[in-house]
Amino acid sequence: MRPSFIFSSLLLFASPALAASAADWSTRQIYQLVTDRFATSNNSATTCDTSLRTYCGGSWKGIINHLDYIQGMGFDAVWISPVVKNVDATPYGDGYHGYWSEDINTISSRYGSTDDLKALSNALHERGMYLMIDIVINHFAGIPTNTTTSPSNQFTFDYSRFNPFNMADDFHAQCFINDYTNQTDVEQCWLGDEKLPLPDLNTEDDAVVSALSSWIGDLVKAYAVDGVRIDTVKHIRHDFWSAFTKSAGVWTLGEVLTDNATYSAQYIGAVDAVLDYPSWYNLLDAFGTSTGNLSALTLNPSPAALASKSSPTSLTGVFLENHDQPRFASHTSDVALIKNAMSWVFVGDGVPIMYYGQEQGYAGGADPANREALWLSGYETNKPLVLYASKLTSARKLAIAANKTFISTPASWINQSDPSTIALSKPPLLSLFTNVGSNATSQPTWSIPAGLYEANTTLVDVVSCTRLVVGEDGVNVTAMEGLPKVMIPASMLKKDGGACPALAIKQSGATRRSVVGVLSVVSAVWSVVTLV
Ligand code: ABC
Ligand code: CA
Repeated sequence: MRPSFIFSSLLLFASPALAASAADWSTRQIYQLVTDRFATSNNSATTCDTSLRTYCGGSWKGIINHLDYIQGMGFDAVWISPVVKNVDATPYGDGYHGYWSEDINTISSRYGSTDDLKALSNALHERGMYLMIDIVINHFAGIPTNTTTSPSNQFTFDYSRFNPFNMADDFHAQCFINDYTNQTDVEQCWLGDEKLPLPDLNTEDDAVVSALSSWIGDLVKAYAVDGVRIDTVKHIRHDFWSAFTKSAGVWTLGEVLTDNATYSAQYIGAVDAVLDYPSWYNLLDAFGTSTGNLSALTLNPSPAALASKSSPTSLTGVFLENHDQPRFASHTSDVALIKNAMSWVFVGDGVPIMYYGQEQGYAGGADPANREALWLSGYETNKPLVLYASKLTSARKLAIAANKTFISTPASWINQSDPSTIALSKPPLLSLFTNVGSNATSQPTWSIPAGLYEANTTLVDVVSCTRLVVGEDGVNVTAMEGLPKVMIPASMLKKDGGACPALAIKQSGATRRSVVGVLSVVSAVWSVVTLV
């Protein structure tokens, strides 16, 4: 193993990170992008055939040039795909996605220079936005130098191509993961397959562990990174992570790919937060079709709910799409179902994440089709889902601004009798969902009990920008065209921007405080009787 010094020898300095702890991230909303597919440096709209699994030309400069687009939708953090040098020309194509590390001490020249990456970090910080970098430390990727593994049963590699782990001993002995229920296999056997094996780092070895720890500390400092998305967390022993996270020194969001919330929850604390895959499976069950199962969402606690009842919001990253799964619009083209599912990400616990391209209505299926070039959309900002994403980010910001305990108060389900409806309260937001779809012959009704809001409170649904007034007995709300509703007191809207500014109502500070007070108390009661 060679020592690493690459990050310290750089010219341009990235401005300091914005001290991004879990608390800082809890109020953020993240835009996830694949650097190679988001924007080219000179804005050229080159063709990009995803099935070729090769570079399409996106770069860090390209991202800098389109930060208005991201910020304009209300996002204040950007998660970029891995930045280090990858292996190319494999049987599965090139490492354009970044997950096939070959040399973790060299920044991939495919996306620009080290100075370009620093410039991206600076540009984000100047706007008050955060930079999240995706990292892969479970494995490397290389093309084997032997074609058959007999007689040793091991692939061999030109280890000198790997940096800094350039010896066979730096990796676990080869075995592909066969049994995902056997945790030792999951941790010590290899991902990938015979066509492209992913040599699994020997993270039981002290020298490897300490090299990884210094590497992450250096990377975060060199590029003033504010947060790290960590790949394949369940593939490294649990007790590896806390020291690694400490060396990173910023918020860590781990990928634990599972539908099992209990399993996922174990990793909260080892890394700061996990991607909420279990809820993603439920979200797909709930809104993937108009006959979906909404109780998948209400009955199954999320990993955050299992890990802690007190401060759930920064314990998970919540998402509807990512680079590994078919896009939601490949399951259904029904805009009502799409808007319901999109909304869920922004109105509950967890840090919301939106995967680039969803806003442009992209509908790519399984990897690699879900990694389309965004420049082919022209970055149009008047598209329905661009506008919709803006409404959702705005509603969340208004709620955070209006209620100091928005983040720390766990969302709670409000029982509904119609199985095609669910209602989620996270004061001051109240979100009403349905999966009847846009072609339903009749529209469902949600009932909002008395006590959730004070009588006479005017609520605004930011989806439709319409008002309604809460009565002494609560209120019944009927859906329109199968769309969801995201409600907030009109007094919390702003006249000078954000969602539905024309419907903002001026209210005195005292009344405002009392609304929030009632909301918090009611929510606490609800969380006792309903499942969070
Ligand atoms: C390439 C091609 C694909 C081709 C594949 C064989 O090779 O592009 O078309 O099918 C990177 C690239 C991919 C590439 C892979 C493999 O490397 O991005 O394009 O695929 O070379 C992370 C990243 C991901 C990345 C890698 C590898 C890891 O987000 O982008 O992929 O660096 C496992 C890992 C997970 C990993 C994922 C790809 O593989 O755990 O970290 N993601 C079960 C297992 C999961 C497993 C999953 C998929 O299968 O439990 O651990 O994920 O193999 C539910 C169960 C789940 C179950 C699912 C399928 O069903 O609850 O447990 O997941 O019901
Ligand atoms: Ca491993």
